[in-house]
Amino acid sequence: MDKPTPGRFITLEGIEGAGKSSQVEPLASCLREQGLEVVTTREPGGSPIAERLRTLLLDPDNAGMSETAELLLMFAARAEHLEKKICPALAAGRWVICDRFTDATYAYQGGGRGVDPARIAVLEDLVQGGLRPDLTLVFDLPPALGLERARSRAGRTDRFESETQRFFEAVRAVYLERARARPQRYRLLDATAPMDEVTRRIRDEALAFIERTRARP
Ligand code: Z5A
Repeated sequence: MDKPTPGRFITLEGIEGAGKSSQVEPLASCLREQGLEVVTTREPGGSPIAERLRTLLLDPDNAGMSETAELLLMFAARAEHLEKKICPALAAGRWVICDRFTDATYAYQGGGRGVDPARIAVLEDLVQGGLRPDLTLVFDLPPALGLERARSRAGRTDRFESETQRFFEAVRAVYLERARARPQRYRLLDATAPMDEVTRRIRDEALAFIERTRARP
């Protein structure tokens, strides 16, 4: 019989409209089919106070928010989320799938807004201690396509969606740089592919990751 598998932390990242949220449930189903207990969540948000901070962060009426306030609110939400949801789930042996995490801070606040990554790293250490995702799937596509997908949805445009294509090019560049620098943790996915092809690729990555986890718990 297979060894019992400990809890693992999987994050999905990419620019706006890359297709991450659409893949959360297919990935969760794949893990559950393997007998794993799964918790799905998102950032900013994922716990009651963090969801309230999310509302503040995405509200287009807060267009003038200072970059430092934005950065600190992202990490304030993350601190709540970690304490109330992510850490208890991992400690109980569950697998956590999170739609965005700290790579988004490096990409959006670092790449997009120009915050020094060394300042982000200080907050990362403060809020997360040594906790980092075990696997990060980066959905890559040209910003023009992501924005077209995102804007074709109904609903009010949030504070980030109204950023320029140049902003999203900078965000994408940071994701690519991080994924290429640490190939053992990151998997780069072609998010321009049809949805069911992306689902298949993620399934392959997830099964390979489970195998690696069972070989080296
Ligand atoms: N943010 C930050 O700045 N710093 C941080 O630390 C964190 C976050 C954690 C959260 O907004 C914002 O917070 C985010 C970054 C910032 N803003 N931006 N940009 P959100 O959660 O509302 O936004 P999002 O994470 O970008 O979600 P999204 O716009 O919904 O994108 P997505 O999840 O990647 O895409 P989707 O919802 O799965 O798909 C979008 C549409 O495309 C939808 O109609 C799908 O049916 C369609 N789709 C999906 N995949 C495909 C494929 N393969 N082919 C064709 N069509 C597809």
